Amino acid sequence: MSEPPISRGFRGRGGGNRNARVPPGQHLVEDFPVLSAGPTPPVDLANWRFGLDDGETPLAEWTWAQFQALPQTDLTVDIHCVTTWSKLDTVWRGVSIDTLLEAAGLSEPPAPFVLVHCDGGYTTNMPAEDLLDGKAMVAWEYDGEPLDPEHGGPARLLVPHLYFWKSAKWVQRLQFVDPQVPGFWEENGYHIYGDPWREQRYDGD
Ligand SMILES: Nc1nc2c(c(=O)[nH]1)N[C@H]1C(S)=C(S)[C@@H](COP(=O)(O)O)O[C@H]1N2
Ligand SMILES: [Mo]
Repeated sequence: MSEPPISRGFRGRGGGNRNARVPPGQHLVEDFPVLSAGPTPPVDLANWRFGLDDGETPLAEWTWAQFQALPQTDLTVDIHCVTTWSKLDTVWRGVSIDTLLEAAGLSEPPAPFVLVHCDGGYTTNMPAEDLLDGKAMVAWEYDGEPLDPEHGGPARLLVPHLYFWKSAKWVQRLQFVDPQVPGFWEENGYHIYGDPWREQRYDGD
């Protein structure tokens, strides 16, 4: 049985209308594809650190044990990769960026943009605002299990409302910057912001 075509008008959210949750040009997958620009780094929890900085001054840093002791957040969200797969209702646990800022004693982001740094050298960027108000987290559990190294374990950034290349795996550091600094894919032809609902895949979209 085929589903009715999607009109361009408002169709409501969820409520059984599956297609209303799939952005333009995307298709649904049931599996969880792995996309990495380089090798999966070895997991080393003893030396794992996560930090916030403004490029010069370290603002906060956590060991794995300190990080696990922070107030935790659960998120169930849809994710959208620029290679056109989308996956609905993915379940994550970790620490929201709001919690990290609060734990660092920061009432607001110290600069309007973020450059995210990862083990292995991958980077990506976004406005700091896109990480706030429960919209993003550093996740270490997927579907109730420790995050698989291929998917970014021990911990990855999760920014589900932007294309999934922004959800940096093996995340180590959020650098607050002004002006904006493009990351790896953003330097290589991808859109500086990457909103799946506006199909901002490539520079100029
Ligand atoms: N460190 C790092 N993070 C990364 C990538 C990467 O190559 N290195 N790839 C990005 C891209 S393009 C996508 S689509 C998602 C894929 O995440 P997955 O492998 O868990 O599906 O991770 C993003 N985060
Ligand atoms: Mo991607």
